[in-house]
Amino acid sequence: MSGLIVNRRRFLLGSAAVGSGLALSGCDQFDFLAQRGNPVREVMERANVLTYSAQRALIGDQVLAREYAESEIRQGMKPNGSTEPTTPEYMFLRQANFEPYRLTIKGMVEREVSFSLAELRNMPARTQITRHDCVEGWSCIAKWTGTPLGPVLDQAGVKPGARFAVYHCYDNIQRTLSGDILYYTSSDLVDAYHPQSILAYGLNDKTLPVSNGAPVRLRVERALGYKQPKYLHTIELVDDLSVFGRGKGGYWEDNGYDWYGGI
Ligand SMILES: Nc1nc2c(c(=O)[nH]1)N[C@H]1C(S)=C(S)[C@@H](COP(=O)(O)O)O[C@H]1N2
Ligand SMILES: [Mo]
Repeated sequence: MSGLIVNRRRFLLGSAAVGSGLALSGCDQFDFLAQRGNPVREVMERANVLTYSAQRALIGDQVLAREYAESEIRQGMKPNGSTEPTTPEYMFLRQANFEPYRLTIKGMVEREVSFSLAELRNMPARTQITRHDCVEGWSCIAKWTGTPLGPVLDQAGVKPGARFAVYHCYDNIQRTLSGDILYYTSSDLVDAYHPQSILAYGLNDKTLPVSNGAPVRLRVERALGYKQPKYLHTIELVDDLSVFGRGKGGYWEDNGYDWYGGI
């Protein structure tokens, strides 16, 4: 990781040096740059590429995942992984129709906040028809409705040092001799603030069913299925993932899946 950062810095220094060299040449007309094969033009083109890659590496891109038409929704959203959590906390909420549910934002934030389902539903909503890809080799196109995560995080005020959002879920994905293992996953802040990252409470124009993560599941549309946490109850802002589970940033990640899990 530190090697990568050093390389990125060299990258930036390299393109900055090229930029100032050009500035020093003080051209008042750039006609000659139109000539293909002109060495200055070539350097400039290369500088462009470098600046672009360096910026992508540092701030990430905000390319939208493809969105589909209603007619492309061909089947219901196939439930996968946990489909009926049995932890006492979840069973209590479920029988209470999720009235007492609260989504909590904590960790490296200015103020810990929590929201009821009614409060989340009253925030600005976004609906998107996207394709969910599971590593097991199937995909489903479905329509998701929810509130964008970025503005919700802003209400808590993410502290400058925070690097990741950890998503904690209600379901015990695995039972072991030393106790239940609860599902969790994580993303960087670029994905957390991506405009299509929504706290979804609606699926195909209905209330999100239990099998697909009721009352709230996150959609991170440029990532694979296991990065779409269902039964979400807490989002924790952190600068280090090593303290959770086996330290790889998620239940499936701890079991060998890639952390980024991009599509
Ligand atoms: N809490 C929780 N989130 C989860 C899972 C899970 O078992 N528990 N499974 C993941 C996987 S591997 C996939 S493919 C999707 C399945 O979502 P779906 O049931 O809506 O199809 O949820 C993801 N998020
Ligand atoms: Mo999956």
